[in-house]
Amino acid sequence: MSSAFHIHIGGAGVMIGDMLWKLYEKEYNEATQNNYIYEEADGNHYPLALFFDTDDRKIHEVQRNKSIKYKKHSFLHGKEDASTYARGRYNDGREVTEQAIDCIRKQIETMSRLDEFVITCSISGGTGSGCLSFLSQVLNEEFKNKSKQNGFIIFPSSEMQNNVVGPYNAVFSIYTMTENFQSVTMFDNQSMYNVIDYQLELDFVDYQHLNNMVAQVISSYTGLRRFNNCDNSKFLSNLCPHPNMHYLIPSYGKMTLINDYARTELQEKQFIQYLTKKKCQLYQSLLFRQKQLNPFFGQYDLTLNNLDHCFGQSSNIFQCAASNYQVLPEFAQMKLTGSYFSNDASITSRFKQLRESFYKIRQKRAFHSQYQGEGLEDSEFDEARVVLQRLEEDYNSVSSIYNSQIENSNNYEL
Ligand SMILES: Nc1nc2c(ncn2[C@@H]2O[C@H](COP(=O)(O)OP(=O)(O)OP(=O)(O)O)[C@@H](O)[C@H]2O)c(=O)[nH]1
Ligand SMILES: [Mg+2]
Repeated sequence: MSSAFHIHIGGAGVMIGDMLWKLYEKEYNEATQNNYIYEEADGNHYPLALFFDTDDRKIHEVQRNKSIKYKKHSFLHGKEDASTYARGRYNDGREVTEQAIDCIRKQIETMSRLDEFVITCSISGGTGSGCLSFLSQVLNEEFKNKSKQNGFIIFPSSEMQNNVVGPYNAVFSIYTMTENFQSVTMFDNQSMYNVIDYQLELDFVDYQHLNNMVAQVISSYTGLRRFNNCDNSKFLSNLCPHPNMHYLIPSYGKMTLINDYARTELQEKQFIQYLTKKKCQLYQSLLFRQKQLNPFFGQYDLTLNNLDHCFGQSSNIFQCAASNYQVLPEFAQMKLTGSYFSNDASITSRFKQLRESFYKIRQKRAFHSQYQGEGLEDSEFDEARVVLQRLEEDYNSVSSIYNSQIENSNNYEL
């Protein structure tokens, strides 16, 4: 019997987890493989999850919800925010992360087979970046060959930056996620606001709506296992054929609205075209401007255009056969929905932007002594930047190999 263990870290990670388990709870009666995410005992089901944060506020908010039977040791918190990566990883955050790892060990001892860790957090804060990094390194050392780490991560948004050290925290975390994760599905808050604006005319949108959207994407992913008993490891291995290049851009959209009588339902093919529009992306990769086709996106798009049937005919299209449950009533008007994951070379433009913001702060040596005082070695600044630069180069080099293959095959056809 295989399972997934969910880890929700830091303020954003914990609140996304809260929304996700509310959604899982609604889906419980329809899912056939609930033991993938729950421990079932004495006629009850207990989430296989850990929520942890360096401060207690968000944790108490989740605990207030008594309708879900969380285990006692599913929650852990410290006394105060970490704020910086260094503090989360080496300083105050260290103790709570060590306790968290003990809790995880205890919980997974009872499982016969653990397939994956599903991790949620935002990497612009100190807890989501620093505690995550230490945790994921330890998990990788202990479980590397058995259980993969798959992250659903909020990246700093280029337009909505509310934390000056966000680029520092994010770049240090990318270093760890590149080494230890099987996949990282990227979200940014501004893009999610835009997607909601584009698809639903709501008067008011807050973090709860964004978290509901992230929860939908995660639920569709684990839903492959829970509803269809389909091996979702294939889903990610198809998408991430190259080591390290495992950064995915998700899109989310509706096929139709419940009361939208004027508009007919989109056909499956049209729906995929709609979903692959930039306006449906939950992470804004910048427009990738080059003459040749974008290697990943372009090829994938071509495959989709040539499809007669959407499901079952391509190893890249999966169907999570389940009703569309939603936690927030505003989202319930979406009838059929889809999530689209793309491993897209346009991501390099965002990595470059992040690396430049990191470099600007570093050049001024701003916050430098603070990070050092909290335990970061001077060399780690440069190592992190180099890892990010190497990742960009990897994407670019694969991109040029694909482009030359496409050019060659075009010449051959002529
Ligand atoms: N989508 C979403 N984003 C959030 C939420 N809460 C905070 N954020 C964003 O995530 C960033 C990091 O905030 P937190 O997750 O609270 O930070 P943390 O990981 O707890 O780290 P520290 O509090 O700095 O120790 C913020 O700057 C916000 O942009 C949330 O509930 N949902
Ligand atoms: Mg916090």
